[in-house]
Amino acid sequence: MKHNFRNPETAVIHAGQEPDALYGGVSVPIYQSSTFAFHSAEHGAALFAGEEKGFIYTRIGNPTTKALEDCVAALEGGCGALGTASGMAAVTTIYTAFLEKGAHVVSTASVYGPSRTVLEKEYGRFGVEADFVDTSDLGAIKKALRPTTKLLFIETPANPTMMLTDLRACAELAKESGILLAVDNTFASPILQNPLDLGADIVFHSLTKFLNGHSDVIGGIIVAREENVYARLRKVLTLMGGTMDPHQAWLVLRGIKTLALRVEKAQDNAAKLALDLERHPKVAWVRYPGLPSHPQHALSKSQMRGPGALISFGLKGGLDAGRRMINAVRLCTLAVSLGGIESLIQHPASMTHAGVTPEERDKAGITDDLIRLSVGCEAYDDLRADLEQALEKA
Ligand code: LCS
Repeated sequence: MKHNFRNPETAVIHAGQEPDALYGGVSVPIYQSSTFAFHSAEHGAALFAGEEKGFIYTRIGNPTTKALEDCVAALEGGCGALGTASGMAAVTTIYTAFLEKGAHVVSTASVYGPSRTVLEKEYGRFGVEADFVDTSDLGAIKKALRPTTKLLFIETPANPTMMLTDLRACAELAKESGILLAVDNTFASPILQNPLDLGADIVFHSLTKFLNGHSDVIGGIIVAREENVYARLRKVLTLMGGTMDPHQAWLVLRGIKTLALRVEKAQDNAAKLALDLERHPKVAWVRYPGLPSHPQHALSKSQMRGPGALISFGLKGGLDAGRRMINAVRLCTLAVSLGGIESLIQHPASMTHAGVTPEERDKAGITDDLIRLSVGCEAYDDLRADLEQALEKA
């Protein structure tokens, strides 16, 4: 890389994306090849021994995927990144790399449903233990730590409660306790929050969301602060096979170039809509880090560069009114996922977090009336009009 790209608006366009060495193509080519020819037997042996740099086989590495990895590593300020087949492949790569029989994880209670379910139901079968606590309360994290705890796994802002976790405090605690801190940065995107700068060891994203931004790709990426952590993750990912495909990587490279612009516009819309919702007579509550009413508004200002584009809210008429509202939207799309150019609305208790038991959802603050709105880049007036007409029918 020519530059140390710490200005995100520049990094999304240039980091890792040098013109192609062969023909000068300005857009990174799609190296749609599963395998790469060696110049000689000695060259092949040197690549396998790690004595020379180069590509061997796409499960182990690919030039198009590497361009995306270098871009996101620059955005997050890490030593290296690893593209994965999905956000969940990033999650399971982290779990597999650092957990074993008897190991314990402390995680955010309202973490994305499958990040929790896979730990409880699948890793549990192999003797991994986990506690899910309200990580917005540092005391609750401290209380949950055990001598066997290996990993502190945080999602902030959390899906879908929009509660925050103090990353600086967690990094300090993880360091003191000799454990790793991994942060799901999907909701904020690297434009708004850089956990490695605040002391985390690992940051990851579902690329499916803001980084790709166009609701047409599934993907994930992991970034490590230090080489030894990166090397361990890389070993596990390439062995387990959850690698990103080069065509998938190219689509994300295409989307990521406008990440800063999209986040700015979506956040601007979200900040206005959160206020509109808060003032609306049919709305019971709104949780958005940019509102002074958010219990961690001050923390959002100290660890994020902006409050983002996701809003959670509940209606005075509860679940039934919420159902009527999400059935009545016309411009917003009733669909799961988030971080796309288009506004999406969904009901977590019956959709993204349906796999979490009602008792656990209750403890995590995922109330039955909670509606999650992922604000897109449409004109604010059109979004406001759509929400208003849908609220009238609620
Ligand atoms: N982390 C977070 C915070 C997520 O929101 C998701 C997906 C993942 C990880 C997993 O990423 P994937 O494998 O889907 O790329 N969240 C979704 C959601 O809230 N609605 O649909 C998917």
